[in-house]
Amino acid sequence: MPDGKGVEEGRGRVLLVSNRLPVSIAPNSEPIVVKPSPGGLATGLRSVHASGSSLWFGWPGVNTEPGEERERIARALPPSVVPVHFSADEMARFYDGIANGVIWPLFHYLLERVPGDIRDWSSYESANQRFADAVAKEARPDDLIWVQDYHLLLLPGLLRDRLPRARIGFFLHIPFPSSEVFRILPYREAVLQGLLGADLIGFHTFNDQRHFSAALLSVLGFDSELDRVEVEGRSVRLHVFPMGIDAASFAARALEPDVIAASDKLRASHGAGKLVLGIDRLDYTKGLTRKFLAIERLLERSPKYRDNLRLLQVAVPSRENVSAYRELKREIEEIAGRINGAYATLHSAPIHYVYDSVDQTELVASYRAADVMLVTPLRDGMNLVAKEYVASRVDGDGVLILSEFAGAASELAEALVVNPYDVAAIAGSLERALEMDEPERRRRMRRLREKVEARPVELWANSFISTLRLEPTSLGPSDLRRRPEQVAALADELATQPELVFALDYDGTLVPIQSTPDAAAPDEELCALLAGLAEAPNVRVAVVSGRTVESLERFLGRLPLALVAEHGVWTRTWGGKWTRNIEDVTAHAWRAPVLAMLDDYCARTPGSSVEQKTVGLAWHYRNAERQLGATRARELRLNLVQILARQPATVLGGRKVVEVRPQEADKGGALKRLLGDAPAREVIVAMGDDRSDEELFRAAGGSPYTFAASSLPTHAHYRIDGPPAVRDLLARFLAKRRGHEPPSISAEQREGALT
Ligand code: GDG
Repeated sequence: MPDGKGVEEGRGRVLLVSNRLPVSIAPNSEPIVVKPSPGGLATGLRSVHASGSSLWFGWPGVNTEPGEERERIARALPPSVVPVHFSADEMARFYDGIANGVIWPLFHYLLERVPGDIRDWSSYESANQRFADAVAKEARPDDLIWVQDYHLLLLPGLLRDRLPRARIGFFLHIPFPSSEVFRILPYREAVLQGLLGADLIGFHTFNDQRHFSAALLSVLGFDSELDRVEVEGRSVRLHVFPMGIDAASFAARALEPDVIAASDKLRASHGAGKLVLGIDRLDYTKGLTRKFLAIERLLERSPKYRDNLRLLQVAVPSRENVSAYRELKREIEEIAGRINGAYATLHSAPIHYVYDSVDQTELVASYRAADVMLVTPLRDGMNLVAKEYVASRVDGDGVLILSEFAGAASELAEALVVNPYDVAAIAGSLERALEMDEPERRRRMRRLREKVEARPVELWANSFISTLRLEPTSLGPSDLRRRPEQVAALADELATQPELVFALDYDGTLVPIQSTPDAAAPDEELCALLAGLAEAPNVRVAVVSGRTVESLERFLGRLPLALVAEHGVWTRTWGGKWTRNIEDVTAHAWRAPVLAMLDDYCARTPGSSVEQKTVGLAWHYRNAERQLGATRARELRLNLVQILARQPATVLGGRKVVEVRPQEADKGGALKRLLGDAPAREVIVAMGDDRSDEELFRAAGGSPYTFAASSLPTHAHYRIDGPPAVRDLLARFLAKRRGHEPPSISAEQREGALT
């Protein structure tokens, strides 16, 4: 378990990448003035950066054109930061236009804020590319790369292309929306593919992680396990790391005399009534409008608060270049004005609205002074303000009202948790907070403080880094995909082997997967290829399949091949007859209950079907709705494992199929049976695309010629593109073997290698 202490040294550097550097250049300063950047992210990562073995990449806070100014800025910055420069126009398109204009509202479920016509996606791509250039230039093999947030969703993928062996982490500070919302984004595939370049993707809450997995399934068709997804033979880990704050320093600050004095002054200036506090960036996600309406509602229905309650709302200026933010400012100032107009008295106004940032002393003093903290974002990744309020309440008093749609709500259950869209409910919670007796306030606050203290921000950062560091790098098979030259070279090498046996899976390896098993009949080209191979001297070919005898006979029966059906229940040797290797179906007591269960799943999952083999049974869900199919398949596998606990049958999850087969049936055993005592010099070439083909690879007895035509994790030595590449390899081998000039690599194939 990570201990929350500093990042271990001597193990490579941590390259932090965020849109903004932790320091900014003050605009128009001469000589250049460098000051700390505001915000939770910079604070959170400061401990990692301060460990001394880190480089931080980001925008330096001012826009510049290429040239001398950029060099001057680079010289003025500390050596541990690397500026990534943008011009004003690039920043307007990438940062204001796409990151904050499109991704920000969409990921916060505020669809009406997404522009009607999304332009400038290419600016987002090129900004991410610029970050990739900067990082790739500096990265060393043992560095860890940690990318932050929604501005850089494409960066992990871009880095993976350039640095295939790098350890790359990504953390999303904002919510990941429900997949139904996410898929509105026109560039949804690119975003997911970009993120999947990482080895570890971190979220604030389990809901975010769950939504991400659902998006992978609905957009890309990738089914993830609870905490990981296999992509191109790599394992991408998904994990929840709720971000904390530096609670100890807020507590210490709250006890300092200047803060206590400022807090007393603040209280005095707001009179004897109750002080309610809001501190938010001025952002439409923060729910300011409804917060104000809730104050109005409370004053309307409980006149006793009219002269006795003050909301101090600090709205910190933010993204003033984005028009939606300017409109919001107008809107909320209007509402505050209206409410104050209706309820202000000679002595007080219910809403004290401040459009400005406050310094750290004023911030902690306000937290200390407030009877109630009102945190009501419509959606928020975490919300650190809520945690800071709790950490600053060294007196153990105060009530936190917290939106159920802030990530923090999943940790801080002792707050008064409220639906921020429900104005009446906010007003009700506010009244409850104002009336709450002291013992209850203290009980709740004690528990909240324990929680916030237990998860300091260093723990967040160090847990992420330790998890990323522990993740084994999957070296995996050599990748032949989009490398036709290498496929050709391997085919030529194979042609020099004196004797060979090809053990080939059928569906997904020789022919593309089709929506129904019957649609995957072999075409003429394949039949000619298999016949040619089978007739070549000192070459034997076996097709090793999970299909039924009947369908293999129909598709391939006339060719001089060995055939394995139903994963080895049946075999046909070269030129021989079919032999049944496993006893009669009636001996299999498990079959009837399994069939009943599969039929039941079939009835409940439109588009799915049951295939009955002589012994085995399969439930196919290729044509079912993706999410439903994947969920039911997972559930079915669990149920089957239970009913088959003491039965001689195994459950096999394949590509859109769940299969039950007798324990004795496996493709590897079937191959061994076919080969009998094959001469040791006969080299096995095994090719397959699914989990059951791993048995073939194992049975290949250490042969270096094992090929996986899929992106699943595999023990094969090579990963190859699907059926077309498999066929190319076989055709080239055959041509070479026959002594013909092998077909040259076509321009299209070569282009494929480049795209
Ligand atoms: C994003 C996600 C997630 C604010 N005004 C002043 C000031 N602040 C400080 C607060 C706090 C930070 O800025 C704001 O953090 P939040 O978490 O509340 O919100 P976002 O800026 O939207 O942050 C959010 C966060 O990333 C981290 O992952 O929690 O959900 O949206 O630390 O204290 N500090 C000072 N003066 C101000 O006027 N000194």
